[in-house]
Amino acid sequence: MDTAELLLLGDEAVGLGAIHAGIAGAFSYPGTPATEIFETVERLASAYSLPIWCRWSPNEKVAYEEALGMSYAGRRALVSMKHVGLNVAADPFVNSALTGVNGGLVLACGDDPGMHSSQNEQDSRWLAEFAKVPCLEPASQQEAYELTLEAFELSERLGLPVMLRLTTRLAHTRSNVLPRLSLGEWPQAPARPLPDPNDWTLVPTNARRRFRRLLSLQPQLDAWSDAHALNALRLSGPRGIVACGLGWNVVAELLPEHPEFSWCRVVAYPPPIAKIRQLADHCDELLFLEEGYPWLESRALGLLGLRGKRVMGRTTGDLCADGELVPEQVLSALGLGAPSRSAEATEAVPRPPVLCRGCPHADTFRAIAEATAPFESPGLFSDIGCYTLGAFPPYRAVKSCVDMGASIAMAHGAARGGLRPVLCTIGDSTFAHSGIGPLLSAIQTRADITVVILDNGTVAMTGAQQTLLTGDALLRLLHGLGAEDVTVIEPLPKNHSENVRILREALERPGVSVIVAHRSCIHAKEPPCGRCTSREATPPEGSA
Ligand SMILES: Cc1ncc(C[n+]2csc(CCOP(=O)(O)OP(=O)(O)O)c2C)c(N)n1
Ligand code: SF4
Repeated sequence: MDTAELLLLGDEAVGLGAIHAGIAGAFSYPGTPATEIFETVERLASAYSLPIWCRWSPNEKVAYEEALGMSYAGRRALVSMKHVGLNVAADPFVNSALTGVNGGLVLACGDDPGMHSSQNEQDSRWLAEFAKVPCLEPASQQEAYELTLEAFELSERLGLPVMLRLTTRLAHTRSNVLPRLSLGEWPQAPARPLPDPNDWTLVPTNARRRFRRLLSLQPQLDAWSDAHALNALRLSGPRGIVACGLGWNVVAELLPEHPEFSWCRVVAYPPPIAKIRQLADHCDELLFLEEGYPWLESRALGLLGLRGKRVMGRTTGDLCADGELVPEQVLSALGLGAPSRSAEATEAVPRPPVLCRGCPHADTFRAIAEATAPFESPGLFSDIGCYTLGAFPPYRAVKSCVDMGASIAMAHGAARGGLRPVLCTIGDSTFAHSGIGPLLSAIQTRADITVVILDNGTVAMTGAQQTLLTGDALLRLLHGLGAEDVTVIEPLPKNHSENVRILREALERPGVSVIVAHRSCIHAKEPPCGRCTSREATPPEGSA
């Protein structure tokens, strides 16, 4: 069938590639810059009535495990998440390298160098190496599509999960992609026979055997990487460049004018050490261009030593150790000068993100600020979501944001450490993600904290995806957890004095008090319950 070029985001190219690989399911928890991978599968599956299971999972660990179960059943599965989501899913990810996979299992991870929307800029390639599984890193939207297809084949050939690593600029920019099939096509991959259950039951006797299998596959991975057509080497002059991901694009733009550079491009990991060694032997100097941590650079320094060579990169200070790879920096490291900016170019004045006008969180934070004002230093722990913006004026009612679900556990720990009073704020999606366990612990051990659940009925921060726990379902769960002191408030200006009173009394009461601040996000696509109204979403920029 004839196919037409499509203008796709890197994320969309991965989603389309997965559909064209014949996945039976896509699993994810939203997080920038990976959200649109799942959303693409969901949108196309719905538009073309494709029998692909797509539902948001409560968190990344569950998403990974659901995908692993589908793989066990012999079907192909895609699981996508942002880089910090992989910390949450690290347990099943690392262990699935030992069980192995049956149907192809591809983990698409979105890294966020520069922290456009994240708490840190960790580099997922380290986790792929840690788990001893292959990783593919595209440099263009077309490669994102092609490498997704390759990742599924590789996963089934090796019986291992395969990571696909994207960074923000690739995930969130568009370019032409020529797909192999047309948009509505879905070549159903036949289910594979069930695996030997002993391989999937990681009791020590099996786990030792499976770990030895994983180790025995490593030389095969090295050979695959060294032979990979996109792990390309060109030997020319004595100045060498090792580049991967978006770093390769900078090199590709330079080369027509500077054919004297030798280079090694890295797309498939484990890194092609033999090719990098050849480049190092050939050159006097080596510049490492990679987004994220200096992964190749430190590996090359450690494995090859590179004695007598000039090494330039993020460890040597020739490139910034943090943030995205900026072409100006690369040119300057190569001594090629940076292109001068037009005199008219002006920098936009940065403006801190703020809660939308009419946001329910704003009313809740106003009430919290007033209720806690009489106390000298109240503990005000919080979490990640639109409500983290409660850290800024005029509210200043958020004094911590570490990782999803941390607020309740940190509040509990601080209360045990003697801090009084202690209040924490957590969104409904973050509560479902990883707040339930900490609340159970606080209730069962009779902690002295006030937990405010900000139930706006949606995952607002990442684009108003569906939340799994809102309204009456949330209240039923709280009851089931053993929460006895639960009050629902409606955060509206007209209820301000009443809400301040409820909060203050909760702070003064010993034990775990839970306050559910229930009002729909003004941009929510769907109301959390019949009681609230709704509209389309454009959440403010922040940590997502
Ligand atoms: C481990 C991890 N996964 C995903 C994200 C992206 N993320 C940030 S906040 C958030 C959920 C926000 O929803 P909710 O708690 O309901 O608050 P709201 O934004 O609706 O106020 C998500 C998915 C993240 N930062 N960390
Ligand atoms: S998107 Fe919704 S939750 Fe987020 S700031 Fe705006 S109104 Fe508030």
